[in-house]
Amino acid sequence: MLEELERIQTAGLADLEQATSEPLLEQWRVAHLGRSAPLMQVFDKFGSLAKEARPVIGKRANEVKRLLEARLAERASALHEQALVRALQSETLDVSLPGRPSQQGRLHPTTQTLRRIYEIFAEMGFQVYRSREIESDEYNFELLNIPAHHPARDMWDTFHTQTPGVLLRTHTSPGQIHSMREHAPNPVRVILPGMCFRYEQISARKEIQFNQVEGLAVGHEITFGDLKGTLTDFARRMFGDSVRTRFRASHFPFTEPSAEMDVECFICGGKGCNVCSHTGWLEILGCGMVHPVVLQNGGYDPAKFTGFAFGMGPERIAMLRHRIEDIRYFWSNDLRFLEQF
Ligand code: FA5
Repeated sequence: MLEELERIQTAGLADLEQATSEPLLEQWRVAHLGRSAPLMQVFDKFGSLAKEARPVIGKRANEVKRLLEARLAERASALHEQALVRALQSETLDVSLPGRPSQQGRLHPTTQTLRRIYEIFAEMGFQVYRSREIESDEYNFELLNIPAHHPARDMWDTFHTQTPGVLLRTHTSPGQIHSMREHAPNPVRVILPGMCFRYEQISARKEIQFNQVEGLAVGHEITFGDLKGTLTDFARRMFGDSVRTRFRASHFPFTEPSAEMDVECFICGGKGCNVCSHTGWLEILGCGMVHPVVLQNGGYDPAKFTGFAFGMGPERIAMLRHRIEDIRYFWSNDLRFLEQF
């Protein structure tokens, strides 16, 4: 029996050399340590052995079993380690490879200019008030003191929807009424940015779709001096301290008195060119003191309240800041243009 145990041990260890993978090792375990393995049969026959032989055979059988089990465990962990090394080698991540460059977008020049405008007016205490792009005739014209058949409607002709009286706003001024009605009788100090639409002859300075930023301040004892001071300060912060500006008398049905503010033409330095229509100046905004009728439509008593308003074109301002000669670039989606900002 002892000899048989020696054979079992020798055969087991020799076979183990051939178990070069995890499935083969499992086969080996079944063959050498499984229920019907020769070693287990030795244990089964134990009861039929002579009493004196039992301790010797039992001791040796247990030694063989422990040895085979220990070698099995060693082999299993060696195979596991080999598998791990192979996996690490075949699946390595080479962190020294240069990464794929990711496409970086940037803000549209109008957005950049709009953000600068918000910053400047925020410093002066103006809040941003957002108003709708689709408007009623009432808000776009009537409540701004532009009744039906008023000649100013020609200047602000727009795109109409199939619903009578519903149109794309031609300016951000209808937002004045919305914000006044929301705030009255408290004072208001807001800017109203957003897209406007016009039935317009497209040119280097005119688009059918453009942004405006409206400004509105309503309160007690607000004067034209406040308006001029606010807008002159705005121009200095936007274009630099040396910028030359001028106010020209103008007419808007919703302000009285009314003016337009021009900035010296950046292309010709004031000499006159086709961008500034040979005037040397570029108009950037319209402005004035809020008309008493408009104040009333907004819910304020014109005997107690005054206010100023203005409406500027951020694309025109971006043209001045970046020396862009044609407004049509803004919506042409040409990356050669957009990537310059
Ligand atoms: C208005 O739209 C008035 N609502 C502005 C206003 C507000 C006056 C409050 C008084 C009080 P105007 O049509 O001039 O005014 O336009 C104002 C600005 O919008 C212009 O100075 C210009 O910068 C810009 N703008 C007007 N039309 C276009 C256009 N077709 N393309 C690009 N920018 C334009």
